[in-house]
Amino acid sequence: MGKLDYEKVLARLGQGPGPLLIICHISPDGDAIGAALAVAHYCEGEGRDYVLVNDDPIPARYDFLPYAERFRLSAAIAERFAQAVAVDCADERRMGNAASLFAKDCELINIDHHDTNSGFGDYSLVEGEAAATCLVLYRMMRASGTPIGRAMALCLYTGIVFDTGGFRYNNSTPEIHLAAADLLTRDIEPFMVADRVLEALTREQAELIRLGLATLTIDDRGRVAHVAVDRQMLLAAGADEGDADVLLPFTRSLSGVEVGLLFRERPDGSVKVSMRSRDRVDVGAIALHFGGGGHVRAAGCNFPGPLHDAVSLLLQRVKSEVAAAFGE
Ligand SMILES: [Mn+2]
Repeated sequence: MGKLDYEKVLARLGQGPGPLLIICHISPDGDAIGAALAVAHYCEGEGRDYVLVNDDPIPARYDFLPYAERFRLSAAIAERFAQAVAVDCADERRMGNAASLFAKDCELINIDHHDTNSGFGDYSLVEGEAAATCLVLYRMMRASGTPIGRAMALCLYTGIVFDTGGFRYNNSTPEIHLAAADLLTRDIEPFMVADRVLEALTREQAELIRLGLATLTIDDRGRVAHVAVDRQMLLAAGADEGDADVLLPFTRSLSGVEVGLLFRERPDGSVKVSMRSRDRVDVGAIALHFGGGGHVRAAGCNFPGPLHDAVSLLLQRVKSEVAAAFGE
């Protein structure tokens, strides 16, 4: 295990034994997809072959990213690889089954921005204070004088927009605005990206909002709000469990609410929970207590069903953490 500087990372990505396996995390998001594609565009410029892989299909909203159609499902690949790069993966498990495509002695490079990243792999480049993996890649390209063309710029900009929530979170530093400004000079339309990545709703998602909001519950003091989506609602809306994410902002965004939670029932009856906090409660610690994980302000965990039991078990814990945080 070793740390690499920018030049050495780029040298390893640009050439090596056989095609480079480019991996981003399961249930990929805008930063993971943008970062993986930016690495692909870099390889393209260097004349290096590569394979983009994920366990899950890339959500259609990212179709506009150049080469998004080149992602392949790990289950569909028989080839084995001597060199791989993982981007935006906080730990090895986040690579999912893509890790089964490693040849014996495969060299793994880990590029990430999660401060909990263990530095897994043979080489790692982890910048825990960076808002996005795409910012880590941008720094690397700039520091090494690597040209950033329109395609790569669009991928990097998308990852930055996604992980800063459209420049709204506290990770929206002056540096990242300057990076975005530089990327925008390469003929990128900010509304197109924000619309596709942050705003676009499908009819199924809109229907799920209508049904899900009927379950919105706020505690007596107005500090904990939750929504619980069961299988019947998903079925009625024609939505899948990932679509339920659109309900999360309706919890924490309520004024005065400190912790917002979204419960969703999975096809196997288990329950996935997403939590967000405003500025006092460490939801990462709560998630960790129940076998999950994440960040201080955004985290998640899983429970066995039924939905009702998961809701009461977690709410009890959250309410006591909120009370402690407010000195009550
Ligand atoms: Mn990220």
